[in-house]
Amino acid sequence: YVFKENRFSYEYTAKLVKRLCRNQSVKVLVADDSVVSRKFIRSLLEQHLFQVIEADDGVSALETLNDNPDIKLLITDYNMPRLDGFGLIIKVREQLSREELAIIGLSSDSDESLSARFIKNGANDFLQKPFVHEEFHCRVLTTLDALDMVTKLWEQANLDYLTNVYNRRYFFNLYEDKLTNIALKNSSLSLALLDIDYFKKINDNYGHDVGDEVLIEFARRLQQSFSQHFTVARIGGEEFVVGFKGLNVEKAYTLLDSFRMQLELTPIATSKGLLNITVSTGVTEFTLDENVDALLNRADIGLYQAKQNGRNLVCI
Ligand code: GH3
Ligand code: MG
Ligand code: MG
Ligand code: MG
Repeated sequence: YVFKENRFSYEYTAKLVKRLCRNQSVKVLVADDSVVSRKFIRSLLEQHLFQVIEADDGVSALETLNDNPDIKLLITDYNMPRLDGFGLIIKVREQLSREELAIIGLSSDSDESLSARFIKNGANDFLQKPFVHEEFHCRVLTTLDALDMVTKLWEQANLDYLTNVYNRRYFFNLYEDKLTNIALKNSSLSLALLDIDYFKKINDNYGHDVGDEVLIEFARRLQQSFSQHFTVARIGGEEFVVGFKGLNVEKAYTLLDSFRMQLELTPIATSKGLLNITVSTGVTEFTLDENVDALLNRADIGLYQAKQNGRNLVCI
């Protein structure tokens, strides 16, 4: 009743609810050698619905992080046996950036330089024990909000707005200078360029919105067929690439040809009814010391052949 009359309260409540929903899926690791301190922090975090995991020193914290790559926040004490808070942070930051895992340092030590040293070593924030509950919550929430913001920005920069698969920028960044490394590490690398056949006709006959619906569903099927192991990206209007790490061109061809057939046999449901589409594909394999443009050019030659030979084909 009060919420209805007070706009501020209503918005505040809505924000709070949204946060609590988010928190439910956030795993937090609390590293502290004091059981009392750990249980206290756990209870504060659980009030806000976080999933809490505990570690009693730096070494077991590292092990827990390795076993739980989805931990988003580490709250760590400074003085701990075996490996202290600084040692822990330095080790963690060799693997994970501030954006991948947030760290908040904690200490009851009176040394005033601790907070600066924590942050210089890679912590996102620091809290002096004992602290007021409200400050603890503010720091945790602000740190996680910043992480969410970075994730959102990353997605806006790297995902295609329409189809939600990776975009052109992501694809070229991924493969620009690292092709040789990727190919050697995975023993081979193949690349496919896919272009929907007569796509312009769909726009002309049914409108641009239906064209968009087709693109979204086409991308979803690509993602569903390939994304578990491979990289799917939209690099042009109705042009997509798939990077096949670890597959030679024959194996990639087999997967692509079954995708092609499946697409031909399964019409796409749109707001203007079921539409049949087909795709033409060029696929090629990386040879040492070439760059992504050369690789893509060769895939494009295959694609051109597929179009020339009547479309709805995969060509090497
Ligand atoms: P082909 O079989 O030779 O590939 O013929 P096509 O009609 O598919 O090829 P063309 O390159 O002539 O046309 C591609 C069309 O894709 C033209 C463009 O308007 C359309 N297009 C590009 N981006 C989008 C988009 O985001 N949404 C929609 N609806 N259409 C798009
Ligand atoms: Mg301690
Ligand atoms: Mg095209
Ligand atoms: Mg086309």
